[in-house]
Amino acid sequence: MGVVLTVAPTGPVATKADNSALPTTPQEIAAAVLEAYELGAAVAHIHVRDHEERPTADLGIAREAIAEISARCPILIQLSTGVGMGVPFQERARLVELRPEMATLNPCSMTFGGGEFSNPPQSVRALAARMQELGVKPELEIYDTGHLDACLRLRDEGLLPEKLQFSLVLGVAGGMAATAENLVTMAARLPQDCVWQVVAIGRANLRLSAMALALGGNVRAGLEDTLYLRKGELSLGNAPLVARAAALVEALDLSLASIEETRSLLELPERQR
Ligand code: KMH
Ligand code: ZN
Repeated sequence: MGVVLTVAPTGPVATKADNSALPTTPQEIAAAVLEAYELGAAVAHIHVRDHEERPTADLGIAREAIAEISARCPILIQLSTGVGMGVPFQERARLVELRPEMATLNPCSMTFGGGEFSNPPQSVRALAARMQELGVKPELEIYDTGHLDACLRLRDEGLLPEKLQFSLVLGVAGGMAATAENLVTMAARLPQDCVWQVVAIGRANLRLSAMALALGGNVRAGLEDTLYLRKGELSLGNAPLVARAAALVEALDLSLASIEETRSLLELPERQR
């Protein structure tokens, strides 16, 4: 089975002032996603922005981004329900009503950089249940060791699909540090037969992505996770980061999963968009 490459072109925090290549309009995001698709990405992890570049859960903007992406390529779309600090949970949760193939599910509240990331337990349960009703596949975001246990409790309550999909997120200030030891520990604690990737924020992005591939994980690349290609060198777009991840996969003698392979690996239902 091939490696699933996810592109994460735009995150919740950085703006064009941090890296002018950051895509922030639906058209810019879709253009970045198309380039990533052509480089081998099978999944696009999407955050959208309002006219002032602020993270938003506006359904109209998200719908436009989905339409722009779908008009360009058949990549699988994963909407972020994390959206960005300060956007209320109930607004973020409504994004799944657009029925993307996938959406993130952030199981716990936490400090996130300089902000507070609010994910109240009852709201998380309700969102997991709604995703199940709509057939939207959750990607479970694990920023700290206890978040994995929280997800396994959701599973035990019957709120998650059988095939679990995790992101091990390392390097958010307020979550696990981006160290090799943390990655090895968390990868070893994951349940059998799950699908997982590492989301390595900042400077450790390349090294931890390589480690995750060696440990049997998938890989994510893009300006959401690091604005730099290497110390002091801003990435001129998402494409250089995605190309680097694809090259890493090839250098490790692995292959990239196609859209169809990814669909079957993740047990995604068929969708008409
Ligand atoms: N922004 C990353 C630290 C989400 O969007 O819901 C984690 C993430 C989760 O991508
Ligand atoms: Zn995200």
